[in-house]
Amino acid sequence: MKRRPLVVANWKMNKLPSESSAYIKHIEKELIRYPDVISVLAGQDVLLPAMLKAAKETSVAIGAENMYWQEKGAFTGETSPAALEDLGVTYVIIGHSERRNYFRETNEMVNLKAIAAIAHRLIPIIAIDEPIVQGDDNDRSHWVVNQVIESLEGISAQQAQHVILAYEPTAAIGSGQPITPELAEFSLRRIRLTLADMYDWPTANAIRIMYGGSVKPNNALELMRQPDIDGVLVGDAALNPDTFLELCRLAN
Ligand code: G2H
Repeated sequence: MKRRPLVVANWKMNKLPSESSAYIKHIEKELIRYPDVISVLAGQDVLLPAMLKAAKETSVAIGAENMYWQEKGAFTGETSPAALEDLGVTYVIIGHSERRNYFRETNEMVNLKAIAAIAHRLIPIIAIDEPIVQGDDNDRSHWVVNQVIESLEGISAQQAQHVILAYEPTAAIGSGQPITPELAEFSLRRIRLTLADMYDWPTANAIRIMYGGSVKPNNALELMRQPDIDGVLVGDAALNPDTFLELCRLAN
């Protein structure tokens, strides 16, 4: 099954609203040359209105980096999925390793957020981290397998087809050292096998799985050539609009 490649920029907490508009203006024309690629920019909540305005009538989609699972109420400082939907956001990253590690997000919280995102027609990009990459062990109670199962609890096969997963080995995040394409493929295959166990093969083959962790133009092609890697989630390298365009060119 052909899955459209994805290039998702995760700006983290690095840009100002004015910079976000300039970035989108910079990439919009050239992006037309890469029609096979789904390109997404994810930014902090305070950037989203400016990003959406600049991205209107372009092919770039906009994503949030986080959200809460409750729709409304006394949850000071949180972001409602209903607000993201109302604003016109398309994607939301859920359970990034930085959220799991710095803000104590658990698989249960990630699951609640994923369910809320789906209910609000947002496409969740569920991040799966791995503190120590275990390579060729076949332990089915593996850390990664557990995260996949617990994050998707209660999500039907039909709903799961619209979910995106992003595997990010912790040591590769922001370190400049991605894991090898072979090891990344092994981990993504492990995730797809888990999805086939949970659902069925047509569903597992429909779900897009990305790799993230120190992706750059000089390593992206080999990563994206792996059969189970459907795209890349990119932090540092995607802060530069020309590098983001280069990654889209390579993915196309
Ligand atoms: C991993 C990635 C983006 P970087 O967190 O999610 O960041 O490319 O800087 O490793």
